Amino acid sequence: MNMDAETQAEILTLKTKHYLITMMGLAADEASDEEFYRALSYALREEIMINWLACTRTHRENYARTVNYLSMEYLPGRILSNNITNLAADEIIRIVMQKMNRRAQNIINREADPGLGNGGLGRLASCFLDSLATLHYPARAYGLRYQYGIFEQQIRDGVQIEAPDCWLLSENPWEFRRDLRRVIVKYCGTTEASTNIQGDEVMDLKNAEEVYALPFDIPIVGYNKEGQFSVVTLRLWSTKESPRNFKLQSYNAGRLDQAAENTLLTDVLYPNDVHDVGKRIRLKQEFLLVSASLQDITSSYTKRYGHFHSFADKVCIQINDTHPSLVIPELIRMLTKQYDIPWKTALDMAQAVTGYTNHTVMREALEEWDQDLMKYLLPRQFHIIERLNQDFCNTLRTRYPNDEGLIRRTSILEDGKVRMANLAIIGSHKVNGVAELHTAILKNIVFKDFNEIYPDKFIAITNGVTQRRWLLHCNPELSRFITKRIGEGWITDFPQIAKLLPYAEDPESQKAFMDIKKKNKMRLIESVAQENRLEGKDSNSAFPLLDVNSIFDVHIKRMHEYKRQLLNLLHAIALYQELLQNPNHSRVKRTIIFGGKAAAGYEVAKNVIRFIHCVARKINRDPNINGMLKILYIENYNISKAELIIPAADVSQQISVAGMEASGTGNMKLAINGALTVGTDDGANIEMRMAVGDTEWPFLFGATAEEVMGMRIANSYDPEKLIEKDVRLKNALNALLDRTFALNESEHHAGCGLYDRLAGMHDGFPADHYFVLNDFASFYEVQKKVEHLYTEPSLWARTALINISSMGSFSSDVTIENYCKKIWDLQPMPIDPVILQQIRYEYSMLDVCRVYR
Ligand code: 26Q
Repeated sequence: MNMDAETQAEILTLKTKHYLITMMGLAADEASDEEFYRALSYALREEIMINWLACTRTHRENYARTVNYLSMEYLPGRILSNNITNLAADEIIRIVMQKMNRRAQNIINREADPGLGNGGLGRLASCFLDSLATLHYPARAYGLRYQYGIFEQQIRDGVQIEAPDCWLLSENPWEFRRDLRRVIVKYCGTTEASTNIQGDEVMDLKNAEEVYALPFDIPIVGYNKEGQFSVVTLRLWSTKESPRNFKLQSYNAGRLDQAAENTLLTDVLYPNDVHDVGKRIRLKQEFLLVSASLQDITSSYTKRYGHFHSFADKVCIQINDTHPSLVIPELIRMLTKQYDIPWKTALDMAQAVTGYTNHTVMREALEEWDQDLMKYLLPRQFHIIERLNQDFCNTLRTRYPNDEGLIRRTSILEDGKVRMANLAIIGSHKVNGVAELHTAILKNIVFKDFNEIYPDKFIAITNGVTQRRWLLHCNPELSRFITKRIGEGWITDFPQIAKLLPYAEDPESQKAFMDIKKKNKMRLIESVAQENRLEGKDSNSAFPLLDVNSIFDVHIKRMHEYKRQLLNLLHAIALYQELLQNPNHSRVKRTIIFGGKAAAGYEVAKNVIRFIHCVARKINRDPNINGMLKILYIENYNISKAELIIPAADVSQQISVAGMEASGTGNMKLAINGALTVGTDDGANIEMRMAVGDTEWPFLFGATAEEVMGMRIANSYDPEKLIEKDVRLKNALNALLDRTFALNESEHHAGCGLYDRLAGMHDGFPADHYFVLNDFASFYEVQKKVEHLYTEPSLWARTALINISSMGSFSSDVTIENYCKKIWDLQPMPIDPVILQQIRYEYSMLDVCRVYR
């Protein structure tokens, strides 16, 4: 039955009213925007439920090989708006809003943006789920339902303040509590050895702490093509809702803090995007995810098959970084203890099902846990790790006699620590880096020994982003521009974006592109202004009047020294000084936009934020520079903010010190929205440059990873010398020290701290660990080139269009196809039409539920 949009909108309107009345006791005109948001979500949800059910049933009845994605973090962004996009229901919703006299934006913005992740790694997981659903792969995802997501960043006088993010205050229409699927997770206790029927030693656990993990399911909706769409389940575990978690003994002994601990396990996300050392609760969280998910995976497997012969044929588990790497010992433990599988078979099975994705080359960010802590919290798993390590070391001793150094370097247990990366590498069949350069560094440096031991284990799978959220949804104008020229194939087959290439030379398209950019810049300006109005800030002092004709130069990502926001700031200072000194300059108007959170305890990163505000305060108000330069810091950068900022960007700052950014994914989002990259040769920037071609990638700068490595090895880096020979740099640096920007002692202190990081000596080691000063001159030059090109709008548009059309391989769809081929050996399985028919019939004989086209 094919209904027109009008009819479908009428049905959706009726359903929305129905929910308002039956669930909230409200007539349509009484509902607040938030209540309306909820009712509309419930109404739209009905549609999704049918396909969700049909999808799970199709996979179950066909014994589909399934991937289980385990991640401590997800950043899905707002769900309603994305579901509207993926259902291709925009037009219907537009009519509904009109009929019910509401503004779509107001409704959509009522939804909290779930901040269940720190940054890149969490957002990547969510892009993957969008692609898995869209491409109809049998997949499930597991994570934690943190009561408080990543903190809300507030900025007071330039100082970052972390406020709790209470995203679950009102009922969430996108989650389903599944009481019947709750499981028990066990910690602590004492072990007693016994044997399984194979004669392998297994452990019983006495006096353990028991915690209930209760799952909440969120449907992840794939893109709807001609009425066909799949739905992937994201299952998030919570310990919050379960009274039994309250430890009775501790309660009776008056130890209320201890008694509550297990109820609080899923309360907070650890807000650090590098390893947060030694936090007991974090280890408990990681095991909660692992144990609960494995119980879920094995119980649904055994229910279906009744034996374990084909476990490795039917199940894959992908771990997002080492955070869930306890799956390896825990799976081995379950197989030997609960299912009586011999040790060696269990080990082979665990290895065959597990794949490990690494996201960092920074040694200090590789996860390590204290052996005593793990032994105390997870005695049985620790025991398995010991045995696994013993086996591994024995094999090495046979293969490489007399190489004790090798064993020390690769052993899981060393120096009182459990090295989670070593565990993950040994326990999985494939380890992948997230870009080519990153993988090369893993193979040749960080995990060199392992690469020699397991030459086929390490592979590169370059990250990607979903063009549905990051173009179709967040940039409707540009999406229409593209679809008008090349059709809508790009939405589910991004390599088709290459068809846009000829339009790069077309003056009319160039102009249309610049017009769209301008509109998106106005949209951003308006939203910043509105936010300031809402917060009662004086619009003149709190935010600079932004000029839509200036270059929007965007640097959005977590605040981290290696990402070098400080390099960008030094350049801004240099530019300011130049504007002051030379009134006849030929520079082009620029708005530098920063956004990003600093980990709460990362003082340097917080000082960078603070000093950006000091510099912004002065520059934005200085009448002497005629508004040539503005700096805007966007507070509380998150997915929703990204959706506004990215379409408005002219320039994308991707300026990490080469060799340190594993991949970057913001670089891809900005590029597909027509921003040009100012970038070092780092992470996926390199592959993007190669896809675009060197001549159309004009803003490359900085030392290469090899050069950086060379300087590190030869210990030849001398920041002092650089400062001596570059006045521009010297003057910019001095402005951190003197009182040009700092207005009080604590600001001055922050500036001095930053100066010291860059130019001071530290215990005989040179300063500037991230080579900011080294790349300053080339950054300055490349920024001049930016301005030069910007003065030629048609050339600028041409380059941007060439960039967009070259991004075909940076879709997470392509990335997921690679995982399916190279790691998971997974085949797509769209919903069986017969099953869909049955469920629709059950839902309603009239099939009135179809609201999409
Ligand atoms: C670990 C232990 C304890 C507490 C926290 C953590 C922790 C949490 C998050 C460690 C690391 C992270 C996040 C890392 C991350 O986001 N890495 C980024 O991953 C992106 C996706 O692959 C890459 O594009 C980025 O280059 C990389 O920095």
